[in-house]
Amino acid sequence: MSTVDRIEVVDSHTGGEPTRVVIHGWPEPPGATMAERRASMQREHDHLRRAVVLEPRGHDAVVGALLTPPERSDSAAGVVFFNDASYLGMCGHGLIGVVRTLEHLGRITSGEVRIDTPVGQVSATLDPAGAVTIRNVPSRMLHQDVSVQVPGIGEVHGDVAWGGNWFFLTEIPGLALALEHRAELLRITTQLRDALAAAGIVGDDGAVIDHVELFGPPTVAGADSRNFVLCPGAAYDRSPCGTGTSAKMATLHARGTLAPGARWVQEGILGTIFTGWLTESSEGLVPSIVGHAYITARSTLLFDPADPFRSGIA
Ligand code: PYC
Repeated sequence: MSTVDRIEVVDSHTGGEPTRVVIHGWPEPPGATMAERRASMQREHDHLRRAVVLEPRGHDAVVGALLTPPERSDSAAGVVFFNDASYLGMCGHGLIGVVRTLEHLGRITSGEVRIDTPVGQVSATLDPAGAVTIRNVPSRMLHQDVSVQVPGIGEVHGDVAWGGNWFFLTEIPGLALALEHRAELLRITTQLRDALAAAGIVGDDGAVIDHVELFGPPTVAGADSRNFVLCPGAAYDRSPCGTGTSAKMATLHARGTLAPGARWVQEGILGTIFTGWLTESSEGLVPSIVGHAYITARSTLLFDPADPFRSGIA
């Protein structure tokens, strides 16, 4: 286990969901591709993931982001996102936070920046007023209207879609998507995730469906829908979830209800919104999402070798 004694981070939130960007102190992960670098982080430095995002320095909703050199010659940087449980393919709210962080550090000004992730190249455009538009990896629906038996709930129907992470998307009639019911919503979505795994319902190449997204009517003027998103691990997304909104738009497109270019306004559990649309390209159906992030802290995390919780409280 490497003996890192300090890591510098910049914290932000995007629509309420925190992102902690590591800017110094984490050994550069070896590998030619971002997927190889992510695998090396998982193998060699998983204790740093836990140390950075978990209590006592973080909490289970924090999404970490390690900046690396780019994989592609036309990208400015690479990024690997991680959370309380594991590593993410892409992270929409996180990318918006990364872009505002790079701006805060004086590393970018307004304009477009391309960034490599373990699941492909993405890009982000910072506008002078602070809004960030991300262009995600191509998204698609894998299975429409899958049925799963959930103990204590019964049969639930939903779609499986890729938006940079794997999602199960559904509506449960009569279930109010309200913040005060978050404990119940977490319980139900966790049961759903377990039921999907038990039923062998997976993404491509047997990938675990680790995000569950519930939808209901919007409460904010101009929004099309409200969601509640269970992230891998124990946390729910405070934002409307960038990869979840991408997956949602892919399912709407597959059903013929969202045309390329048409706006989809997704409200999250805190009432914050992401505005998205799809573009057809040679690579597939590419989602764009607009959101806002705010810098909340710049700090140095300290790891005392004598601290029993220097690698986080697992
Ligand atoms: O915004 O894509 C997202 C995301 C994934 C997990 C948490 N946020």
